Amino acid sequence: MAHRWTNDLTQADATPKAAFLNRRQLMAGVAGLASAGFAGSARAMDETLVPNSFEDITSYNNFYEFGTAKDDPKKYAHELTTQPWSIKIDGLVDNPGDYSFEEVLDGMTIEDRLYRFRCVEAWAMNIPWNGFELADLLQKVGVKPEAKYVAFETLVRPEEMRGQRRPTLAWPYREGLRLDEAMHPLTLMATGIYGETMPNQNGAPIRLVVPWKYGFKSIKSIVRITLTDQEPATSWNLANAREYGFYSNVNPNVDHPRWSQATHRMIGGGLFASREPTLMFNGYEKDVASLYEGMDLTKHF
Ligand SMILES: Nc1nc2c(c(=O)[nH]1)N[C@H]1C(S)=C(S)[C@@H](COP(=O)(O)O)O[C@H]1N2
Ligand SMILES: [Mo]
Repeated sequence: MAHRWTNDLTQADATPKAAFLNRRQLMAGVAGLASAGFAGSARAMDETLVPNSFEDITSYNNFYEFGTAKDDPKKYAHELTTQPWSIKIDGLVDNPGDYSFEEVLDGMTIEDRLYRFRCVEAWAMNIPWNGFELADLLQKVGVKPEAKYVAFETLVRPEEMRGQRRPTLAWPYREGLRLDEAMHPLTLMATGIYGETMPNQNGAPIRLVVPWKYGFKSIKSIVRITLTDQEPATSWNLANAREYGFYSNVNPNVDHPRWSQATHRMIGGGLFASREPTLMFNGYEKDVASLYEGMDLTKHF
């Protein structure tokens, strides 16, 4: 849509401009984002979502490398050095190697994506991420036809990650996706929040975001990506296979063995913090349900 910022608007120009202003008014309701130049793609931008505050998103975290309390990541994640950073990309790829963070970003399009985020512990936030589609990176390095899964690892550096001085989980933190999940356009490699460089407690400098899966699939501070033909081992499944499956799609109909997944608590709002119904695939059902056609989601949870 072309805009002419002159007084000679013809009738033909008037409609698009009105539509643009309506969009601006909508965006203005999304606090702070209009001024941050938050555009979002039509596919990913859900204008009914209101993002949580930067404060909520950066002070209530799960990042066990820094401790298990929700405020440990904010207290201790500044101890991690994130420059320089590199990611080893190996396995069934045409161009394996150690890619610097800058080389990873080369050719990628950074977009704004406001996504729902639902932790398996039954709390949720709405987070305005910045990042690129994982599919674009996989295409850049070239995926061999035999590849069926993507495995991810977080760095191990107990000197800077005090939670790793204890065996809370079997370090490194590991996660994985099926290749079609990894290639889905909603799957993001996030490099920022609210247009700012990724805060350390949220997984600097780069982390995965898979909005239709429980939050633990969205692995932080990634240093290795491996293309493989075997379903990769994942940290929470290794820790407790009865409670945490490989798929871990958000599903209000399959309860955690120790609590209901039918509703969640929205972070923020203070006294008005509310419980909300949890949606199938966290609200992304029309985008991703076809990935799981014919699968029993109570068995493959
Ligand atoms: N490396 C690593 N990644 C991780 C975790 C972790 O402990 N270590 N926690 C997971 C869990 S349980 C959640 S809910 C999200 C939290 O992301 P946030 O703190 O940015 O909201 O990160 C996920 N990624
Ligand atoms: Mo989580």
